[in-house]
Amino acid sequence: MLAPPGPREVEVTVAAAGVCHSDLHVTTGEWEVPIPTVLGHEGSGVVSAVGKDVTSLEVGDHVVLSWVANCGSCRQCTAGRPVQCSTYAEVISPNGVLFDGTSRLSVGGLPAYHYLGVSSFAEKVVVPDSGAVKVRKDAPLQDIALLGCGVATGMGAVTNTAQVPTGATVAIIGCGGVGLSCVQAAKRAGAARIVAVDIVQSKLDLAVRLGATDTVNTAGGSDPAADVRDVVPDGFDYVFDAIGRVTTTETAISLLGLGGAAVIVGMPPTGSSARFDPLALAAADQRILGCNYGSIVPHRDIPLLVDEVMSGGIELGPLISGRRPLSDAAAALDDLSSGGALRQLLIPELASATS
Ligand code: PAD
Ligand code: ZN
Repeated sequence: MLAPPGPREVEVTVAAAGVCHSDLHVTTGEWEVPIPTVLGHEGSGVVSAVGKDVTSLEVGDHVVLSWVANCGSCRQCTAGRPVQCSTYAEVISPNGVLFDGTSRLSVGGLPAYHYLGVSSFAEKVVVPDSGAVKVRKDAPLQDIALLGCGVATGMGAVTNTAQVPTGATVAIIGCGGVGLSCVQAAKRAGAARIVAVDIVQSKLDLAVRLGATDTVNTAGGSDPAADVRDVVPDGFDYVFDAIGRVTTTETAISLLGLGGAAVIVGMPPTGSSARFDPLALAAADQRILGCNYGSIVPHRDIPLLVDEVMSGGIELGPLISGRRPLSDAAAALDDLSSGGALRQLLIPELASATS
């Protein structure tokens, strides 16, 4: 059951929800969240009801859901870093609730929990008003669901977190929805070399189509880092870990050239720790940058990304490997896990063949 929106909350009828690896981390047990939960944190839709005191949105608005709703008044929000909102980090994400500390979801009269304040694997969601970003109505509403997580994160990692300059050498480890978005942004930034790394050849082929200058298939390789280093022997200016395993993070740091920066975008299981040589890092003036949600400002950046989609600067079509009914959510997560699928959209209005 979904309760109506409370003050400063809106109900959104979901047009599409993207299936992201950050949903899979929950089903594999790598991340713990309050259960029962409704997964899904990437999505788009139409505002279908507004709660009291909502002034920024009205029924009928098209929105992309942001998985960091922000309070607007904590130190991080007022410093212009809304995706580091401390109220969200203390209240919403660990407890599976909305800003007032309660959930709008229930099963059989008992509370169920929101995932990252969104829970988009559903026909409708209730989210804080700051978790719904109004966008232009002529954009393809299903496809722009991807701007709510994967594309905003991958492109933001390059543009905001790393601020990759023209002429840079870049390696991107992992070419899923996030990594391929890093590729598109690196191309837009004018990077001289964009080396895409994955273990699935079809994803590397797509990376080339989206702007990669070189590819390295590390499937079965004895030393993936050596294979990538062969392409740019001096080391890279920027390496993006778009997978988030301890091994890929360590590989990313090991591939840096002098003055290079490793950007950790992919997220490992809770409690992981990686090793690096701090002396080598200091001596070579290198940096390790964490990247949450592409360091974006959702209400600034998501509408700009929509504009870029509409002008042809960003391609979403190649990132979408399927459109499936909501009842396929578990199967879609399995397909993402097996490495075969890219972004799959769950579309509530598609009826399941079996229902
Ligand atoms: P995905 O499963 O679509 O892509 C992962 C890619 O990595 C696939 O193409 C795999 O084939 C490839 N891969 C797997 N293992 C290896 C390996 N050993 N070597 C090379 N390639 C490999 O995931 P995604 O793009 O949805 O998400 C990627 C990560 O980013 C994941 O950890 C997710 O939780 C994280 C994420 N972080 C943020 C953030 O705010 N930092 C946002 C969204 C997603
Ligand atoms: Zn995500």
